[in-house]
Amino acid sequence: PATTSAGASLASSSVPAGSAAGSSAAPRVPVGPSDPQPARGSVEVVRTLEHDPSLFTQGLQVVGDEIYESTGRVGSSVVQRRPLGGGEPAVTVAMAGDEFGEGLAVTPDTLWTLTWQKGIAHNRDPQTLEVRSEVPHEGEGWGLCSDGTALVMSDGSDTLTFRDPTTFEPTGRVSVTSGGTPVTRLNELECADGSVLANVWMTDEIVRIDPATGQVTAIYDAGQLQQPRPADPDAVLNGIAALPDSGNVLLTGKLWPTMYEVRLVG
Ligand code: DDQ
Ligand code: CA
Repeated sequence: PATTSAGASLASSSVPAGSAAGSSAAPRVPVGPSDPQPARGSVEVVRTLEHDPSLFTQGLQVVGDEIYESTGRVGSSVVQRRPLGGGEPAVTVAMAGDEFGEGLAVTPDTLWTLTWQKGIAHNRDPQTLEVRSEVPHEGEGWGLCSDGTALVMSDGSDTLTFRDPTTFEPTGRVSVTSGGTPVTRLNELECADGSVLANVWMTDEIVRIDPATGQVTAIYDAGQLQQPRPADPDAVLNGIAALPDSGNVLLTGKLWPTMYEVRLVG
């Protein structure tokens, strides 16, 4: 039978039927035969928090006692800063009417936010979230994180690009592989403890990447979160934010009513 949703068609084109061990029909991250093989992990929910279900989550980062979130879709893309403990956003800024927002990264001086296909990143004031300048770049914008030295950016391919956190100029790149096979559709990113954690678009899996080699060292199945999923086929798992101290991460998805504090196990 013909499939109509993006999820179903992607699943049927890239995943052997019946291969999913975890949840439903979501496509899986490919794993090739080479060493090193990624470890298999899971997520253990520590607590649940509310998430505004109108937010089409693209970027998520915790700074101190606040959450920064950027969202997508033309006409509803916003950048927001709100208390980690819950309650009303301190600041919400709408993106321009023709912009489809993507990931974000906060550095001490700058909040960087991406657009999907416009070829520009925005340098914003981390307090007011207002745009200070627009910086052009090659290719698409998907995910972004800051490891303290460099920005790390995904663009929908298997490449991560390292960028200068002040100028946004590329300084290097690495190709991401899992058992030797390229992993494309790297989406929201989080720089955590020397690794890069990434959502892989349309999957329920989060990969841990060694940024020095591009190798996927672990794959975490988050398929149990937010079940049943919102009806919108674009309402996929997306959004990773490291929490201070515990090593736990916050996970959410596009249009999800819940954020989860989880421990990555394995
Ligand atoms: N991305 O965030 C994975 C980069 C893109 C998500 C796009 C989901 C909906 C596509 C609708 C197309 C409208 C131009
Ligand atoms: Ca993030």
